[in-house]
Amino acid sequence: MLKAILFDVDGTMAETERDGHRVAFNLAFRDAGLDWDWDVALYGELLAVTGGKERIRHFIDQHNPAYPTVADEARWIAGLHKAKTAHYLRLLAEGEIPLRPGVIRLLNEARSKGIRLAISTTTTPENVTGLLEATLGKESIDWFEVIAAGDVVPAKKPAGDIYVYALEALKLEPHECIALEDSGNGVKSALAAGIPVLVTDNAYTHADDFSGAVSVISDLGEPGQPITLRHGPAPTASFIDCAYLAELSTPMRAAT
Ligand code: XBP
Ligand code: MG
Repeated sequence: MLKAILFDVDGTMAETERDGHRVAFNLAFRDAGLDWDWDVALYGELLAVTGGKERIRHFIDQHNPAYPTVADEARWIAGLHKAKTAHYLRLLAEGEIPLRPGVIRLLNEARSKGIRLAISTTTTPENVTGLLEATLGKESIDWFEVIAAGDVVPAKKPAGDIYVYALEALKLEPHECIALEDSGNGVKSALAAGIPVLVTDNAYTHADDFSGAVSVISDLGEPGQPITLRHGPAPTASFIDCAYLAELSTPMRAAT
């Protein structure tokens, strides 16, 4: 029986990366006097590393960009990332980033059926509440029993830690849940915690390895706005509903 839906945020609830996080990183770089520019293609490569601070670190290591000599590099990166978060929160508040098709509909259906909701994400906690507030209103933050986010666990996705953390907080077993993800790293993370996972892919992730996902689709869909099924069982409806998620989360299905 399906007891909870665990939502990833970036790329799954909303297309936050290209026009949100990427833009905010670049604004923070400009403010810091850096000539770094993460264009759309480069950002797609950098998304292989989850976590904003970890992504900046990876960029420094792999691309050798110019930057000042600093006494404490981890602290300098954390400061740069803090400035990025401020820009990102402003972009969210300006209403730049809508939720993906079907997200509000599915949240409402789950709530009406008593299916519990949680969030399991790599991003900074304020970014989650900022997105919810800007798209669904402040009260929507309370719809989620657990918001597992950011540095609350030492190892970010693809490690399973953030999903294990959410399961422990919900006091549920993996087979009582389903995870909604958009990326290969997200799929690996959910599977590492034993949770069946459905993927709604996007332009940055469509070529990712989704091995082990029970279903891969274009988006959650809406009545009159059908989905494209890439892998997995066809839903009865032309969009993704709780009945379909319950079917996917059965242990027999999850094991196939
Ligand atoms: C999301 C991320 C995050 C965001 C940036 O991955 O990788 O790093 O891009 O967020 P997922 P922060 O959707 O798999 O959780 O800058 O706040 O880290
Ligand atoms: Mg994601």
